[in-house]
Amino acid sequence: MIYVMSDLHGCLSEFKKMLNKISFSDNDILYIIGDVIDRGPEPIKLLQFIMNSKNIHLIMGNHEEMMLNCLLSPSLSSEERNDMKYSRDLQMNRTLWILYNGGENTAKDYNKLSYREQKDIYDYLRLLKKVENIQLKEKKYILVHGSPGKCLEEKLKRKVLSSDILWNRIEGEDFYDDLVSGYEVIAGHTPTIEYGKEYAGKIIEINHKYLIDCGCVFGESLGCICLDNRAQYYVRSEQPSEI
Ligand SMILES: [Mn+2]
Repeated sequence: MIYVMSDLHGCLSEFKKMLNKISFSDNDILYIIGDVIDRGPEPIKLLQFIMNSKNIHLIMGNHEEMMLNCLLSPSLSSEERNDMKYSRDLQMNRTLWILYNGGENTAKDYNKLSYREQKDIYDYLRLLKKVENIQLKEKKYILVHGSPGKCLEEKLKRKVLSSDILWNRIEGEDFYDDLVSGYEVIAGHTPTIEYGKEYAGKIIEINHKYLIDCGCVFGESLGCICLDNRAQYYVRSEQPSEI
C-alpha cells in the first residue's frame, strides 16, 4: 500500500501510533510531504527515524528548507565556518527559522549531534525533492508541501521550481481549478481547521485535491491517506491545543 502524511512537526509519538494503526510494513511505502521538524517535541529523533527507513520518503517542506538555509556544511574547515558564521544572510535565515518559525528545539537538538550525524542530516536535507509525482493504477498524483500553483508542468520542464511551492497555500479560487490538469494534488502546510471549524482535524477532499495537514502539532490530529483505496486514518494529537 502507498500512504501519505504531512506536517508531523516533531510529533514522534503520534507518528508511531499511526504506523501501528495502518500496520505499516516493509511492503508498504510512505510519503511524508514536508515539515517533519520544528514546533513539536522530538524533531531530530523523528527526522532520523525517517532517514533510517528505506520505505519512507520525505518531500521537502518550508521548515526543512529553512533549516537547510541555516546549516553550514559540516565539511567546512573551522576557518571557513568562522568566515560565514556572521554573514548577514545567515543571520536573517536564522531569525526567520528560530525566532519566527519554531526552529529552536530542532536547532538545539541538532547542535548536540556528532559530526557524522550532522553531516548525514545535512546531506539528506540537501537532496530532498520539492515535488513527487506518482502513478497508481489509472490515477496520477502530485505530492507537494504547499501548493503547486499554476503551470507546474512548465516549471518542472524548465527546472525552475522555486520555494513558492513550499510556502504558498491552496486557497480561494484554487479550490475550483484543476491545479495540475490530469492529476490529483495532495498537499499539507495549512492546518485544515483554517478552512473552517467544521474541518478541524480532518482531511479535506475537494475537486481533485486532498489537504492533509490535520494540525497534529496544534492539538488537532494526525491524518493519513492510503492511495490504493482512499482510506483515511486518524490519530489524536497529544499536543496542547492552541485554542
Ligand atoms: Mn509548512
